[in-house]
Amino acid sequence: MNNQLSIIGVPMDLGQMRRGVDMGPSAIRYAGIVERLTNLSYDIEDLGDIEIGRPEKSPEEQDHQLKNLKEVADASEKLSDVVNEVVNRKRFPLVFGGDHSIAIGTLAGVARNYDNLGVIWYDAHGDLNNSATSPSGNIHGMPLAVSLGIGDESLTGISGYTPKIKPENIVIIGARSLDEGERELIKEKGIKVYTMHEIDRMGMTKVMEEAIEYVSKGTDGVHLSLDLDGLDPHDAPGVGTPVLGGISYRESHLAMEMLAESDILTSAEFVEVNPILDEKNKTATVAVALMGSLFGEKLK
Ligand code: B3U
Ligand code: MN
Ligand code: MN
Repeated sequence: MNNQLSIIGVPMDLGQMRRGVDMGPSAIRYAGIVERLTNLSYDIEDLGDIEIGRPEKSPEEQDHQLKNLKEVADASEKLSDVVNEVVNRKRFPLVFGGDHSIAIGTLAGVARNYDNLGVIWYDAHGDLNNSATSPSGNIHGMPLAVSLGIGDESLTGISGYTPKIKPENIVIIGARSLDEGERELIKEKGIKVYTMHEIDRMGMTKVMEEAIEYVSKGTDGVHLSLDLDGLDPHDAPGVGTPVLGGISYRESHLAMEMLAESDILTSAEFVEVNPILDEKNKTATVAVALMGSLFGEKLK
């Protein structure tokens, strides 16, 4: 693993309707991420937070179906450039959200440096909606589709190229709340998905063995996009759209440890930590513990 990490906070709460997720980066820092990774002898640089513009009108008054489209697009452009610059300096970008719409910018910044970027999408949801299929108009339910080139041009065209990633390079882990249009897209594109059914049936060990092999074949880098709602709400209560029956804390540690052993990751992001909905910063603390495993605590 690259020993040089650059932390980027993205206090974004405009991709969904629950306030508080903009405090996610602070909560993760407060839970001690820098100390945790410094103890593992990483060289850490904290680049602080990306500035997020505030919308002039409420989503109901906006003339667009996609809520806060302009502000999300502007933030994505900024984030993309910061992430790209980190990759160019040969450092590992570690991005903290913020809601999952930030993945549009993260992937735009990472993927321009790779011919075939692999993506692990750890999430209760598919995030494969567009304005026609979305039940909510919330952009945090769309970043994976946008990165595949599906969606409003002001999002798919971030950083001047599209698509960012290819369907055959993606693996979704933990899905248990997929909308109809998302299911169709998964079928149409042949996207690899391990739902909770597969995790229960095969066990996390086998799921991760297969997922790691799948996502590293033919790719030249792998990004982990970890939505804390992929975990069960008992373990990660501080998220905007909790879905029962999720991946346990222990299974998630195992998954992170296996990723650390595989040494395939080239960038990562942890999203949807919402301290207002949380219990004593538990979800940020879980995120930090998982990053401990992801960055090799067990291997030291
Ligand atoms: N699929 C639903 C709900 C949702 C997506 N992502 C989250 N929730 N976190 C939607 O609104 O697109
Ligand atoms: Mn998500
Ligand atoms: Mn989710």
